[in-house]
Amino acid sequence: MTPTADDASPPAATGTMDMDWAGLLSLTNELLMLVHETELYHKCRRVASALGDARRSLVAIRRRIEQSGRRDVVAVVGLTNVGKSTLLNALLGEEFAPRRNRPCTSIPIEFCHGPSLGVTVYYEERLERPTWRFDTPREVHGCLERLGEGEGGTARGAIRRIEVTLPSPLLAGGLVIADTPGFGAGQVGEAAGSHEAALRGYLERDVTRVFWVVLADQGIGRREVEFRDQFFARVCDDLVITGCEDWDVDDRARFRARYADSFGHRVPAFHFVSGLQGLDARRNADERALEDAGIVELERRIRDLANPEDRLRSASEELVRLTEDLAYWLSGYHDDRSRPLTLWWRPDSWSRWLAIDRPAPLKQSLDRRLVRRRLHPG
Ligand SMILES: Nc1nc2c(ncn2[C@@H]2O[C@H](COP(=O)(O)OP(=O)(O)OP(=O)(O)O)[C@@H](O)[C@H]2O)c(=O)[nH]1
Ligand SMILES: [Mg+2]
Repeated sequence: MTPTADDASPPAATGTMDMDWAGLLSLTNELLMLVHETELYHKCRRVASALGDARRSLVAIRRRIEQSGRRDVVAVVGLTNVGKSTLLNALLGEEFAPRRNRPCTSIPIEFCHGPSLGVTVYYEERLERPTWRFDTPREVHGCLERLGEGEGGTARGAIRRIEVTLPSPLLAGGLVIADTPGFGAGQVGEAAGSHEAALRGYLERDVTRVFWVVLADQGIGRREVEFRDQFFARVCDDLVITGCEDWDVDDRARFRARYADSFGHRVPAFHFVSGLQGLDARRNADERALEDAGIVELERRIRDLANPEDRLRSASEELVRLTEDLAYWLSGYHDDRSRPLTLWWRPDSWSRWLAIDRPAPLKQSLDRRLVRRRLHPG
């Protein structure tokens, strides 16, 4: 039987102390089973549809957990031409990623640590993975430009992603940073929307976190918000505002005040940077200018993300947030006769979930959210 309570007290912190990746994966699988079985159990179409939504999110979370144990991919994502590649170059310290003043990056490019400079291409439908070795960043840049000019494909077929290895201290902890095609890019020689479809697929399949890049002068438009909500809201805790070279403290505060509300209960960290100035500062080895361009602070954040404990905590929080959203939806549901949902979970599935003998704080934290409660006023 589903216990009830009217307790809407704020959630306690999520504990991950006694949890590892395998434990988190197994708990996610259990939760997925509870949600899926309940989805099939409820007769009401709206309830089943909300549970179906939760199930799809859980599948995506599970995929990321499975992957996080192996590699953590932080993707730099945003509209086309907002300065993603420039920012990446500023972070990596060299002009690796092609950048120009028109739609440019056409394939996800992953940068990861390696002893020497190299480029490997992964195809959509071929097993071979050709690799080239290089001596200078300039040669890497040239190779990426040539691959990009094929608009995501070569004589060997469509490219799924490109991997660049480099001996960057920033990536030494195993973190992968990815440059991505801009969403909303003009389609060149391809079916409309295929760039975007490739980007969506990549975000769903390969990415564990998103750094969302917007341009200072453009702000955040409706289309960007829609794309974020649909494809990466759950994995985005960082908003990077680039092109901020002339912005003072008041400009930053105004931007924050204007957009913070649009994030609901999950406001990301705002990073105000100038990729262009950062790149110049790198070229001139000017540490002070690099700091002023906001790149040093962003590097610090990226290093923190590479910490295994933080990664595990963040994945657990994602699970907690999803249960919170689902609980909020279920508690606000009323049928055609204004009756609330008296039974949230399929009873035998709920009993099985409760019987899971894992004293982890995370399990308790999820339990507290999944218990039927009144979270909506009245
Ligand atoms: N003023 C200013 N211009 C910038 C900054 N970052 C990038 N730009 C310029 O914006 C243009 C686009 O930069 P890219 O880095 O190629 O943009 P992108 O988001 O990677 O573009 P796509 O790959 O096509 O999606 C270039 O002309 C850059 O010089 C910045 O911080 N300040
Ligand atoms: Mg680019």
